[in-house]
Amino acid sequence: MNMTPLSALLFDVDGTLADTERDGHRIAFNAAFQAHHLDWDWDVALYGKLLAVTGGKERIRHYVSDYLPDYQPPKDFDDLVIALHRSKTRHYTDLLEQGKIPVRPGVRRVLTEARAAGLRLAIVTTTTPENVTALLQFSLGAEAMDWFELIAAGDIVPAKKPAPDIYQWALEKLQLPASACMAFEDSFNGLRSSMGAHIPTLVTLNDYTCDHDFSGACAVISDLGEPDSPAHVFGGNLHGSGYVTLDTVRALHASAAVSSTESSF
Ligand code: XBP
Ligand code: MG
Repeated sequence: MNMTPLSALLFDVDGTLADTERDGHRIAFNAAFQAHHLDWDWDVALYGKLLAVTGGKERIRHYVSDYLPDYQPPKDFDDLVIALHRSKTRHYTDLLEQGKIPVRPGVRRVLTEARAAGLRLAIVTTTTPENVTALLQFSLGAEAMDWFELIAAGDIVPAKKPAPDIYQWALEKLQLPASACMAFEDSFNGLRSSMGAHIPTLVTLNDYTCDHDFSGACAVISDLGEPDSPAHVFGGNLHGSGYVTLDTVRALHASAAVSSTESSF
C-alpha cells in the first residue's frame, strides 16, 4: 500500500506520449545517413533490435560497433556521430512539424484531467530536448508547453535509461519523494529506469515493446484508452473502467508497493 498522496505524473515521451520510433526517429536516422552519403539503412526489424540501446548518439555507435564489423571509422568519428545526430534531430522535428505523429489514445484526456485536478506534470525522457518541444508543440498544441513544469531530457544526466538517474534528477528538481509520483513508460528500459528510482509505474506498450518484461509495473495496458475504444489490459486492473482516468491512476498509485528505501526530499 502507498500512503503518500499522488502529487505528480511523470511521462516518458517516445512510445508513451506518441508512437515516435518506427515512423519518426527511424525515418529521421535514415534521412541523416543518406544526407551524409552513408548506405546505412535501418529497417523496421533492425530498428527494433537497435532500440535496446537508448539515446540516438549511443544507438549509432552501437550499430557501428555491433553490426558493421568491416566499417573503418574515420579519425573524426566522434564529430561524425554528432553531425549525424544533429541532422537526425532536424529531420525528426521536421516530421513532427508536418503533423505526422499524433499523441497516443487517452494522452490528451489524462493530461487535461490531471491539470484540472491540480496535479504536477513532468517529462522524463532520454530523447533530445528539441524533440520534446516539437512533439508538445505540434502534436499536443503550443499551449502544452506550459502544462509541464519540468522537462528532464537528453544529456542532462550522462547515464541514460535504463539507469534511474534521469528520474532521480527529476524527483530532486520537483522536491518530491518517489512515492508521490506515478510514471508512465512503454519499454523495459524505461520501466527499469523508473523502478530503479522507486516510482510506481503504469506501462502502455506498443508494437516494439509488446514482448518486453514488465514485471513490477502497476499495470500493463495497450494504451490509456478512450471511452469509445477501451484499452486492452495485460496486467493489473483498471478498477472497473475500460480506459484510464485520473481515478484509475489514483487507485493504481494507492495500491502500488512502495520501497522503504526511497530517497525523500
Ligand atoms: C527514447 C530513446 C531515444 C530516441 C531517440 O527512449 O531511446 O533515444 O529513440 O532520441 P525512452 P535521440 O522513451 O526510454 O526515453 O536521438 O534524441 O537521442
Ligand atoms: Mg519510451
